[in-house]
Amino acid sequence: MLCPNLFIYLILTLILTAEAQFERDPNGYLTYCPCMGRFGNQADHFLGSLAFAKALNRTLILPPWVEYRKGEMRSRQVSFDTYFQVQPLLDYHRVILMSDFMSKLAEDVWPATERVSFCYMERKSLQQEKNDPDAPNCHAKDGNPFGPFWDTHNIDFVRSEFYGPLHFDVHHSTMATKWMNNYPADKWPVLAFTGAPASFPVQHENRELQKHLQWSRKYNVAAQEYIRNVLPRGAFIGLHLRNGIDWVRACEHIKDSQQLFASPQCLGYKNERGHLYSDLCMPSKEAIVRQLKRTIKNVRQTQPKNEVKSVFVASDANHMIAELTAALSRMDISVHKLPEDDPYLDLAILGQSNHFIGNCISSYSAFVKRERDAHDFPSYFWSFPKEKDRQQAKMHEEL
Ligand code: GFB
Repeated sequence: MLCPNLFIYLILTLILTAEAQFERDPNGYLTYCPCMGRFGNQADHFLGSLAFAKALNRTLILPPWVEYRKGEMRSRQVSFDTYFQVQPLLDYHRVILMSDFMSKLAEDVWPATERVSFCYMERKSLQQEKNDPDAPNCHAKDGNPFGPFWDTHNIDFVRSEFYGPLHFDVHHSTMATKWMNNYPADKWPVLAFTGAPASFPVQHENRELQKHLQWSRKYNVAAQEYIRNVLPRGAFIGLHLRNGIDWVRACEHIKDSQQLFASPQCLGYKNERGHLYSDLCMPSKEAIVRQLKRTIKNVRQTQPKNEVKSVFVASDANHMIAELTAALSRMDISVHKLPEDDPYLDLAILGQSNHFIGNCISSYSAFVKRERDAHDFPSYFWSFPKEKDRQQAKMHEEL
C-alpha cells in the first residue's frame, strides 16, 4: 500500500502537471476549420496544418473532426481525441484540444471581442444581399460545415483578416518568417483560419508526420479484438474498395487531369511514375480478383511461413464479399467485413493487416498507406503499375 504522504505527493504532482499544460503559450496559437471534404481530406490537411503550426512556432489547437451523417443538415463535430491520441503529437510539437483551449485559456488569450477570422481573400456570403457590399469579410460561419463547426465551441468572429499573398508552403521559402513578421503573437495571439492552412493532397514533406497520428486506445483495442476474435489465426490481407456512386462520378475526371485527389502517392508528385488511367481509379471486378490472387501467390512464395488465412475488406459501398469468397474458396481463405459501417475501425484494421491493397486516387487509402509506411508494412495499389507495364517489366526481368 502507498503511504499517505506519497499518495498526496503523487496527486499534487498530477494536478500541477495538468495545470502546467494549460499555461498560456507566449508564441501564440493557430486553429482552423477542417471544412473541406471527409476524413481522408481532413487527415491530409491536418498533417499540413501541424507542419505549418510548427514552422510558425505556434501551438496548434486541435480541431474536432467534421462528419456528415445521412439526412442531417448540419455537420457533426467529433473531438479530435475520439480517434487519435494527443500525447504522440506532443513529441513533435505543442498541441491542445480545442475543448481545452476554449474552456481553460480562451477567456484570457482570445476574448470574444477579439476573435478574428483569417482567409486568403474576401469570401462571398451566401446571403450577400443581407450584408454590406462594401465590407469584405471571410464569412467564416456561412454555410455547412462552417457555421456548425465554430458553433460547437460558441465561437463568433468580430472581424476578418485577409492574409493573401502569403501561403502555407513553409518547406520551400521563407514563408514562415513572413507570417511571423506580419502576424506577431503579441498582437495576434490566435490565427483562426476559415479552412485548413495546408494543401490537398498532403505535401510530400509532411507525409511522414503521420507517425505522430496514433489511434486512440478505443480504436486500437477494437481493431486488435476484431483481428484476434473474428479473423482466423494467420496472416491477412486488407483491401480498400472505393466504389460508391460519388467515386464513379469522381473517376470521370480522370480523362482531363494529370493528378486526382491522392494520386501523387503512386504516380509521384510530378507524375514521375506515370499518368492517370481509369483502372487506377475504378478497377474492374475481374482485375481486383486477379490482383488479389496474384498477391496471395506472391506471399506464399516469398513468405511460406506466414500463410495468408483471410482477407479483410473495407468499402464505402460494394465489399464484393460473394465474388471474393467464390474466387478464394479453393485456397482455404475466408473473406470478412465489419458487421456495421465504421470508417474509422475499417482504417485501424487496414493499418494492421499483413499486406494492404488500396486505391491510389483515394485519400482514405492514402491514410492507410502512410500509417503502414511508418511501420514499414507493405502496401500496393489496385491496377498499379498498369498491367501492360507490369508484364513488360516482368519480361525484362526474365530476359
Ligand atoms: O475520406 P475521403 O475524403 O476519401 O472520403 P476519398 C470518402 C469517405 O467515404 C470516407 C467513406 O471518409 C468514409 O466516410 N469511405 C470510403 C469508407 N471508403 C470507406 C471504407 O472503406 N469504409 C468505410 N466504412 N467508409 C474523395 C474525396 O474521397 O471522394 C474528394 O477526396 C471527393 O474530396 C471524392 O469527395 C468524391 O479521397 O476516397
